[in-house]
Amino acid sequence: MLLPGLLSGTKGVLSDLMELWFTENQTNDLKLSCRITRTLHREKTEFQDLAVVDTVEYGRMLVLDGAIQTTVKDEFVYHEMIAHVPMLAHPAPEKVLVIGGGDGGTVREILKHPGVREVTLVEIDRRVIEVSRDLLPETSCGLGDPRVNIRIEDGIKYVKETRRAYDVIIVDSSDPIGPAVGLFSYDFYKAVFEALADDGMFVAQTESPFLNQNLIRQVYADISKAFPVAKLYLAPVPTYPGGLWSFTAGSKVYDPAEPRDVGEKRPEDLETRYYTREVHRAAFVLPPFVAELLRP
Ligand code: SPD
Repeated sequence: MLLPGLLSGTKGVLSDLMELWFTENQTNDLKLSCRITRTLHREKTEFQDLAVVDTVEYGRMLVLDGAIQTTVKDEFVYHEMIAHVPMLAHPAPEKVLVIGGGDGGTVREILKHPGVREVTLVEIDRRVIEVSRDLLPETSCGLGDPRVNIRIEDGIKYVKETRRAYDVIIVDSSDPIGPAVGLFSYDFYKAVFEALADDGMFVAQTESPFLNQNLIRQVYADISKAFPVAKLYLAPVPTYPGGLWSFTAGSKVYDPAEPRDVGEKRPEDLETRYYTREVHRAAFVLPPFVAELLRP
């Protein structure tokens, strides 16, 4: 099946075999192409274009509005780093809120912490959850856990209305286009501050330091205005634009850069493939071209 604008067939150069490629237009002037073996799913949901394809290099891939969200081969870096950094910088996270993240990868990592009593996942698009449960079982495997409470609604509205004091809030959003735009605003960060407990901590994915510099500047300034502590950290995600990804943490009390033993659980006890205590600390060491973006 050829999907105009998302997937296209091109003739092999050395043979007359037809090859199928998925191309993400990362900017107007930059594309990432992956050869795929098949399209498992594609639909227009109420909110976005949703596709799942099997790629040769990165395994199964979830795509929303043409942008790669997660692949089986590199998702562990992103999900471990967005989840374990706040979960281990906070001394005793029990109540956790995830905004977005319908593929379940962030929830899967949060559930590795035995002290967690409840995880609320607020995803605007029910179909992201349903299709991920169906086609991305390694990523979505925690969504049926009894500690997980799934709500299909607008994350911005939920955060503004909730009276629940969360220990950790994680914003695992798509890019700031369409339904996710409001998740990158000062008003939203203020609402996140109010939804957190007195010593709560928050982390959001904040895009590429190579390709989204103005956004990072603005987000960091807004989070610094909303929280007493704001810090940015980095991790490599090869399928995201620029390959190097940023996360920004806002905290009421604790230093997000400092991993700690949580009860009897030490960072070393977690089963991870990217995150370690040393990687946690190192992720906050910023090269000058990134540190420069954070200067007022
Ligand atoms: N450019 C795509 C950035 C997507 C970040 N969020 C992905 C969600 C994975 N759980």
